[in-house]
Amino acid sequence: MKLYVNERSGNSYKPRLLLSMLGVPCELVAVDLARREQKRPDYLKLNPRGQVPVLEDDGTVIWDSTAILAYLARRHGGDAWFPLEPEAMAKVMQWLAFAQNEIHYGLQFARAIKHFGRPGNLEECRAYGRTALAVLQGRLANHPWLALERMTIADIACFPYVALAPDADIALDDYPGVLAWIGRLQAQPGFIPLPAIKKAA
Ligand SMILES: N[C@@H](CCC(=O)N[C@@H](CS)C(=O)NCC(=O)O)C(=O)O
Repeated sequence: MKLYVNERSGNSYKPRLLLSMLGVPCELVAVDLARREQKRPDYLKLNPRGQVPVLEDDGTVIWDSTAILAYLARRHGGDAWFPLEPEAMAKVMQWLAFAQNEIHYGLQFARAIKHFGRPGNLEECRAYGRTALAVLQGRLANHPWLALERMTIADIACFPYVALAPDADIALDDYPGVLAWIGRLQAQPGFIPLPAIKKAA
């Protein structure tokens, strides 16, 4: 199994983190985004979007971090990380959708504008990102995890760009439930850090 990743990419980190927590080995293939390797014809055959991450598993190719999380969770984790029972599945799905909307367009874009020269309105992205943090705080104020009462791929999908928010000058101090969740996730067996994410105090 091969995972095409960039070491600074939060979306690449999501499947790496799940694989580590599942204890499943995987070859990592580095994609240099600064040199635009993700836009080369050979890579576009793997992912027509020209982005990391991509998973290759015995001839099966899957792009998009959310799709890769779903695939890995079902293939290697059974019902633990992504259950099929309708209500539980929908609860996980709603946070996966949230990760690809408010978190992606708010928190991820704010970091990309600040650090990677992405065009866009930094203040608008920060404000949108803060709406995401308020929603997360609402859930995490009295629940340990996002979708269910245990960790699922919903938590993995939301974690990187929330934990990276300070990197885009979005302070997390007003969201104590979110800070506690970050610390809880970092304490799980198999956790691996993303260098830019600070360890919770
Ligand atoms: N929705 C996609 C987003 C992937 C994405 O934004 N990847 C970024 C790195 S974090 C990328 O490859 N950027 C380079 C580019 O778009 O050219 C996913 O979750 O996989």
